Amino acid sequence: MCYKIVCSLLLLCFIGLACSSSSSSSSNNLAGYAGYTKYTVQHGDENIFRYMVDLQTSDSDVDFWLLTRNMSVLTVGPQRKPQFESRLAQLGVDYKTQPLMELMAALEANSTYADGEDDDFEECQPGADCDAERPHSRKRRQARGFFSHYPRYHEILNFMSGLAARYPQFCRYESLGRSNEGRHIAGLSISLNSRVRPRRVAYIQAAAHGREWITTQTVLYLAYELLSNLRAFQRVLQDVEVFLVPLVNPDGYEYTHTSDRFWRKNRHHYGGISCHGVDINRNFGNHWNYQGASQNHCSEVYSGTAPNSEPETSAVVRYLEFNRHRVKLSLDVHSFGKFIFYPYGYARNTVPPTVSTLRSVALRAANQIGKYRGTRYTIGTSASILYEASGSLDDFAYGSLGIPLSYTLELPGEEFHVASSDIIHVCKETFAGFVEFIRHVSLY
Ligand code: 0X9
Ligand code: ZN
Repeated sequence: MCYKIVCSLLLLCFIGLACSSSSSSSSNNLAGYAGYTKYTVQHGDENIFRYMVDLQTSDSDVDFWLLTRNMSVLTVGPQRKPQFESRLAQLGVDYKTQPLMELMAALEANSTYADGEDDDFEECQPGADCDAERPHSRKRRQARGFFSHYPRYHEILNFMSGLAARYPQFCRYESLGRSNEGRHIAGLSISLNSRVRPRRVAYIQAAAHGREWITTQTVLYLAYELLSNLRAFQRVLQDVEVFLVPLVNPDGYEYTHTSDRFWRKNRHHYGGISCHGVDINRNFGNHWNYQGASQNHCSEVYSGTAPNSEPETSAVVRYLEFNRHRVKLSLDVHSFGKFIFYPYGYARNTVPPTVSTLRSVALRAANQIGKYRGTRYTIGTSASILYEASGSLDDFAYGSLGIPLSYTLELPGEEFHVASSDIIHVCKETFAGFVEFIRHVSLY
């Protein structure tokens, strides 16, 4: 009997249902996914690709995790399964399936966890000599703990305010506004030389999509590494302010921890409508709702009632518009696929005038990322590599605000859930790419 209970607890731990160390969550964020299947579909044919694109925007029962011109990764619930499989058979495509719960269990079974005591990054009280109190090795150990699990919203805010308190001369913590559910959209400004004006800004944001947990960690790691080694980055930061927003969609992110691991949108509730949420990366005011977006509330790519209708979008837009002459780099970090996208994503065959610069800076960043463990990124426009999608931050920053270096990064992973033991490696390799992007800011 006792053996049975221990076994069930272990299984729950593996699939992230009951272990606080995997997601710091005591609730069940996979409860609704019993019987779901993950499909990996190969499709070289343009017509089948178009069919998949249409499905992505129009069918809310099919959740696309990745959609490229020759492959789709998606999940389907048990009710829809027979109909979907017969459609795939009619189309004559090759596909592989895996039960979703089996996949989640396998992922976490391979992970190691931080021991709880290091999980919280302690705040340094203003006025205290924090470096003297906390030797280097202890700081490192705490950081290792932080980057070996997926923190919750309150932990993220503590981590950010902790950095600002520890490095008051170089780091400022602020809120850009509040989300639909009232959470802060928190930012960190990092600069070496706050007296140099006007300072160019490198703007980097993450987790516009709630389920893309790894993205927040890479941006927090960037903040941590820059601040812990300020002397080494003196040249890069000489006349550049780095502005980081690691959690653009805090409501969606929290919802993925408490209720639904694969939630993508924000948590906007419309009275009388059963489907919630707007895709923040379809809500920006550049070719809003033109292609690859939907006006169906139940769609994963619902673009909202108007451009910037969402508080999360407008907080970002307010910041970027106010600083538009200083911001030279906009990086929107997503997951997954190992892509660096430059504009335009709203339509195919739309080439921006500075495409060669955009490409060459991306190539350099990809090259730096590859040095850590050989990860290879593909570079191009998302409309040519993936699908057309309008109303995204990359197009808005470049096309509407004239920010010269504007990109979307899709981090590595075979799915949204990067195993806990791999978080630190993704953080370290991506860090090298971030620094390379930031290096180019002082040229503008
Ligand atoms: O579809 C998106 O919003 C991004 N991919 S994700 O899987 N993370 O959802 C890609 C956006 C690329 N940018 C544009 N299409 N403008
Ligand atoms: Zn995304």
